Amino acid sequence: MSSLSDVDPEIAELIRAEERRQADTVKLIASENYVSRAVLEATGSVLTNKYSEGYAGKRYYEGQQVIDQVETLAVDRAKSLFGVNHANVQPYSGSPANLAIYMAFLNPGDTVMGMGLPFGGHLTHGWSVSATGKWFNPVRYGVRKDTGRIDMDEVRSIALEHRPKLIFCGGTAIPRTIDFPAFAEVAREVGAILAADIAHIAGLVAGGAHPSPVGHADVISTTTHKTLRGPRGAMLMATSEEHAKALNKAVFPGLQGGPHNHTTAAIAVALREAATDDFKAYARQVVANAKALADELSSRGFDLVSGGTDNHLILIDLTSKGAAGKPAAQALDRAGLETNYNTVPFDPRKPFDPSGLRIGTPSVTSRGMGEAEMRQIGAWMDEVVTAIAKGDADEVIARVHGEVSELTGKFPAPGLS
Ligand code: DSN
Repeated sequence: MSSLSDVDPEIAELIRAEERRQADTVKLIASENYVSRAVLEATGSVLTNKYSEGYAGKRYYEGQQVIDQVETLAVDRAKSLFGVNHANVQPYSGSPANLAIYMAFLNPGDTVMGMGLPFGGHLTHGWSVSATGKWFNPVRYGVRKDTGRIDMDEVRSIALEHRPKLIFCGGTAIPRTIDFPAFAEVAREVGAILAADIAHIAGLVAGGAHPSPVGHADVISTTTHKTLRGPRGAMLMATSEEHAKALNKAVFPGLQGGPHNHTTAAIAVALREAATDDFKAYARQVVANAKALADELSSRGFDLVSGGTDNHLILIDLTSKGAAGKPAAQALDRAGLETNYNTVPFDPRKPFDPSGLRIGTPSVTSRGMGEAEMRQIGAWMDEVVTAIAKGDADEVIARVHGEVSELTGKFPAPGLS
């Protein structure tokens, strides 16, 4: 058998380069993480060779003796970890999973209500450039300008005015706890399906560090690769059999063909890992780290949307620092601090050159870093952002990069060799 470096040395070297980059960087992208060696092994397995359209026990190809067991394990582990009656582990990623919710419960043109993208919602919650905003009738809620938080009275009044058939809660840049019971009350009042998109916080929910949507949302969608620390994939969960049947039909044959069995196996591994006490401690530490980092940044004059965080994520409006998001993210990346630029609520700037930065603590927590390291990271961010605001950052970036390398050397990332 030839190894990758024999068959394709270019790709082999690029993978090694990316591995080195990931090892040497303080990864602060809120939606990323480091998976375990076990998850990587399952992802790179021979299960990629098999077609399995259908579900366990009812497939359209023979030879499912092993795959049925793999998928059943993944489904059972999802049900037990999240306390749900039904789980589908086949969606290819978060966007297809959310699209399956539309396919299951809506017809084209029906009204969907979600959080607007600039306020922290996801593209697939009915944003205009997404198929979900073009093929359905979207209405949106945001956050209050004075608090940076969702106003449930506003959510209720928009829902009563537009009577959506589907309401999404959750998103991609929400630093505060999502009030699932309050959303459920609104959804019941207008007869809508409530979908909780917990992609960002699934690991926190599983680890007991964020309230669960189970018992409140009709359907739950999540990716598996963010705080949950699994492979790139997604899951849909439901309590009622009627909802579960509709979701299953929407995923296959509605939207997808054969599931990615290697991903299913890796999801099963990640779910097993997420059921451990170690994972609960990680989930608690993710939040403790985010709070420490938020405190440090606030004390240094950074303007945090909503004033802080309850979860893994911090959204920073850099206007008060005299910088914009994109140049700040680029300078921080050169210093070994990886972030993404992001719009902030009521952003006067364009999405490709916005006012904000989004950061998060899942990856640094997976490396074993704690509150002391978060304070150091906050100090480095301040130095770099202050330097670029002054227009002369090269020296600071070079020095901070050296200090970042010392830190990353002390905290090896899981899964990397
Ligand atoms: N791209 C994901 C994120 O970074 O939050 C959402 O799809």
